[in-house]
Amino acid sequence: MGSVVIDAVPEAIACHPARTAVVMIDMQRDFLEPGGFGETLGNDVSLLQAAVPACKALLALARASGMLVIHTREGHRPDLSDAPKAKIERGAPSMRIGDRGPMGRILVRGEPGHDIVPELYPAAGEVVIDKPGKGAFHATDLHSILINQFIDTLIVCGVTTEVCVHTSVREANDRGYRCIVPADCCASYFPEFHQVGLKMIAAQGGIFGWVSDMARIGAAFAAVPAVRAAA
Ligand code: C5J
Repeated sequence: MGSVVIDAVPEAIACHPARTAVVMIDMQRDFLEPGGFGETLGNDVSLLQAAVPACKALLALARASGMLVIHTREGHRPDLSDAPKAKIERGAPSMRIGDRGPMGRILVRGEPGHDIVPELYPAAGEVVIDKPGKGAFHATDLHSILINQFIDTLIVCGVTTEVCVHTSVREANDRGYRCIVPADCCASYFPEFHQVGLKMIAAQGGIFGWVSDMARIGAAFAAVPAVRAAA
């Protein structure tokens, strides 16, 4: 299978599907559905639904073309031993991390709210990274997994654009990965932060990475015969 050239900002980027991973950040019920962590912070969680259809299309493309798919989940051990006090105490949420809500304990591993939304549920064998922080590399084995699979390019998407997606892109960039961020596969509780977050990634010649969208990624893969045949 040959290279795929994806139209993006600040410029087109060529990547090889065998060395490219989709990293889907925190598409969890706790962020996307009422009664979870996002809503306890006072956010309108319905805004995040905007990213679901494009994420679904990206997952289908990745699975059909054999790209490595990685899902992340933000959350903590049931005893909260990995949750910094400063994180638990932050702000004035209606419920704190570890409190019991309608989807179980807020942001705690194994609870219904911590799980990934059904539309984007991991397929058998896909990697799921449980991360205690905002960045996907902090206190996880993500870097080892990517190195062992010879991955050099990441398509990073999910929620929220300016928090966990941005932090993960910055971490990945510093570790030498080329990051492509499809704008419509990301969402934020703050549409203006979404826009500015994307601009920050592509500014200064792509200081953190490249910004594209699902239509342009789909078109790039459709132009490669071997990928088209597998789809
Ligand atoms: C937040 C995330 N926003 N996944 N987490 O706290 O972006």
